[in-house]
This record gives sequence, C-alpha cells and structure tokens, in this order.
Amino acid sequence: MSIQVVKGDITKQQVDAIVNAANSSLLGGGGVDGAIHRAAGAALLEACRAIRNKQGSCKTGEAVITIAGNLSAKFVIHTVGPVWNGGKSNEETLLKNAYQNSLQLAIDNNCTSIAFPNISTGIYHFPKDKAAAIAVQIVKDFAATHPSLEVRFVCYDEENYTLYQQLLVN
Ligand code: AR6
Repeated sequence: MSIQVVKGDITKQQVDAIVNAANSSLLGGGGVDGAIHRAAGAALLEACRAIRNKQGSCKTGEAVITIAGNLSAKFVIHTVGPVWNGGKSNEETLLKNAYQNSLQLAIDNNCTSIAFPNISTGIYHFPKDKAAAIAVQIVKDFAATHPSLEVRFVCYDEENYTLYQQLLVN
C-alpha cells in the first residue's frame, strides 16, 4: 500500500474516494464538511438525506458512502469522529473505528485510492498528535491485508502536516 501525506484541500484530490469528517446528522456543517458540500453541490446533500431517510443518523465511529456530485472523486465516505472529551469517553476507539470503517467501505466499493482529512482535529478538538498516531496505525494495519489501496492524508494545517510527515518517515 502506498501512504502519502500532502498539505492542501481535500476537495481538490484526484482519488476514488474522499472522506468527510461529518456529524451524525449527515446534513453538512462547518470545517471540511462545509467545504466538501460546497464543492460537491446540492446532489451530495440530497444523497445524504436519502441515507438519513433510510437509516437515520450516522453514529460516531460509523461511516456511509455517497456519490460525490461535482467533485472529481467518485465517492464521498462520510464518517463521524468523536468529540474530544478529555479522553475518558472512548474517543480513541471511536476515532479508530471511523478510520477503519471508512477504509472498509472504500474496499467494499472497489476503490483503489482514498484521501482522509484529519478527522476530529478541528471543531471536535481531538489532540492532533494522538489523532495522527491513531490514523497512521490504523492505515498501516489495514495495509497488511489490502496492499493495493493507495491512502493519502490531506493535511490542511501546518501542525498536522508536520506530525504526519514525522510519523511516516519510517
Ligand atoms: N481540506 C482538508 N482538510 C480540511 C479542510 C479542507 N478543505 N477544511 C478543514 N480541514 P473539522 P472535526 C481540516 O472541524 O473536528 C463540522 O461542522 C481542519 O483543519 O472540519 O471532525 C462537521 O459537520 C482539521 O484538521 O472536523 C462536524 O459537526 C480537519 O479538517 C464537525 O465539524 C477536521 O476539522 C466535525 O469536526
């Protein structure tokens, strides 16, 4: 598996699937969620509403997949990371689940490449160093059984970019 780190905007990535750091409503929000919905257009919100009508909200740590509207990606995988609550509310496991379930959905939909934002490290305040270590570990573990999937971490801020570069030098 190839694992890359880039600094930039996830809406611009040329990959099969981009991951959205959504909330359980699946109906959009600020941060990367807002950027993805703006770039994808109304068809994305419509697809999210259809999922909500079918299954209700998306629980923390779970993921759903939709079309990607005007984006160059084929799919958007919407996952809900945990809100940081001091580390005592199972946040680390929930963040692992968000990455793991997103990777599995990509494979289930025959994707060969996927781009992740730094889930939970913005509005949800998960400590960036802990979140980066979890993300890299889950992706490396997944790589052992899915060697042909390309994974790209798309860092929007310098601090995350530096953290991921340090974690991926070896
Ligand atoms: N491309 C890549 N990364 C981005 C972009 C972008 N265009 N914009 C922001 N980021 P956040 P969360 C980074 O707050 O913490 C929303 O309202 C940002 O710098 O988007 O999981 C949802 O609806 C940060 O490192 O997501 C939820 O309610 C990372 O994306 C809530 O925020 C995640 O920050 C989810 O909070």
